[in-house]
Amino acid sequence: MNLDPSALTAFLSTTEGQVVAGVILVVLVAVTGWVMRTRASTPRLEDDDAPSQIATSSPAKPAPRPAGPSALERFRAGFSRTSAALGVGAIFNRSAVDDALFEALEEALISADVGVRTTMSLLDALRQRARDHRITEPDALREALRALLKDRLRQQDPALKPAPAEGPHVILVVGVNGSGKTTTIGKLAALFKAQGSSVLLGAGDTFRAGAIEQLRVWSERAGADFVAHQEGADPAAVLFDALEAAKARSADVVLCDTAGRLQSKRPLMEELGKVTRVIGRAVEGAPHEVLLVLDGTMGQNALSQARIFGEVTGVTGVVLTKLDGTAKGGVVVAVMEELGLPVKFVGIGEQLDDLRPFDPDAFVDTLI
Ligand SMILES: Nc1nc2c(ncn2[C@@H]2O[C@H](COP(=O)(O)OP(=O)(O)O)[C@@H](O)[C@H]2O)c(=O)[nH]1
Ligand SMILES: [Mg+2]
Repeated sequence: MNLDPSALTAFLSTTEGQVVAGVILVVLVAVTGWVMRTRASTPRLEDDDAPSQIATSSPAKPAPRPAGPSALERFRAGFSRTSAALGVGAIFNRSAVDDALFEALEEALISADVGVRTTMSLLDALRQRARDHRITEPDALREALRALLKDRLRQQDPALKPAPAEGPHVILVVGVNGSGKTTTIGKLAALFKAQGSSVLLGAGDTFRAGAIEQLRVWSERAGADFVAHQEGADPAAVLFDALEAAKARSADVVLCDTAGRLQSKRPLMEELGKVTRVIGRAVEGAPHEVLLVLDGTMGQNALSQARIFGEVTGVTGVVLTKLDGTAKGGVVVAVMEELGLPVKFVGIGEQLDDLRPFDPDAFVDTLI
């Protein structure tokens, strides 16, 4: 069809023409508005290597909201500080694979908190590989170290235990004061919510009113249900009630907060032992997961804490927090090697989206 501009002008000057033009304009504005709104609410993945899904064997759920770019930058920044401390780049810039290089590597690994024992066993294995494969180039040695670390870290499964077929998936969170338990629970709640699960938080740290209030605030941020008693209440009783509420409301996931004061070590451990038993009475097989939260800046102290908690609560995995603020990320390797525990998540900041499922390959690539 040929459109004659003068005919169009004549048409638009009639009343009928103006009505048609008006309708077209209104439709255009409405469609444009709808497209803009849809684009704004559609999550965009900023970088496809940003792990954003909680790995469990639960049935297909809606894709979670991915992290914003700033979160990914913080993640990179956190780990790059670790690799800066390792000084790995400089070490492999040397001209030859010799004793001096291995010594520099040993020093770098120990100062990044990989731990003496783990460092020694890693370097023994690396020397062996260097001999077996006649490695003479530092670059090739770097690749060998990467492969070796990846192999070792892959021994531990970083996925959460599968959710039970029926009833709530109960996750108990333990660790010393200040390690980041409550914050991690808030972040985990947000991750589960983003996957379409309903989440309930149980305020099992009844030691201070502030601790209960802090968890309540996180429950609001994450859009999770919240069950608490008064300050000083029996933690086992609170968590029992939380599980009863979760069953009544058909909640998918229950995250149980606990106290962490270590000053009086024995009573805390007794309390946690009781909490674990009572949780098992409320929901069969619970707790399905016991996450030990360790402060990444604590270095080797984190290992001794892990041993104490592991004895009482049957820890199934570790969350390593504050990796954004430390040059000691090597403790990830020590935890997995020396405790035989998988690191399941890493905390990289204080915001709701500053938690990442641990990805061993990405970690090693960033580290070395
Ligand atoms: N930088 C940083 N701070 C964190 C992280 N996780 C927790 N924190 C902070 O550590 C402090 C203690 O956290 P909290 O959750 O109260 O520890 P809890 O006593 O184990 O429950 C708070 O100031 C948190 O904001 C993290 O991954 N990075
Ligand atoms: Mg707390």
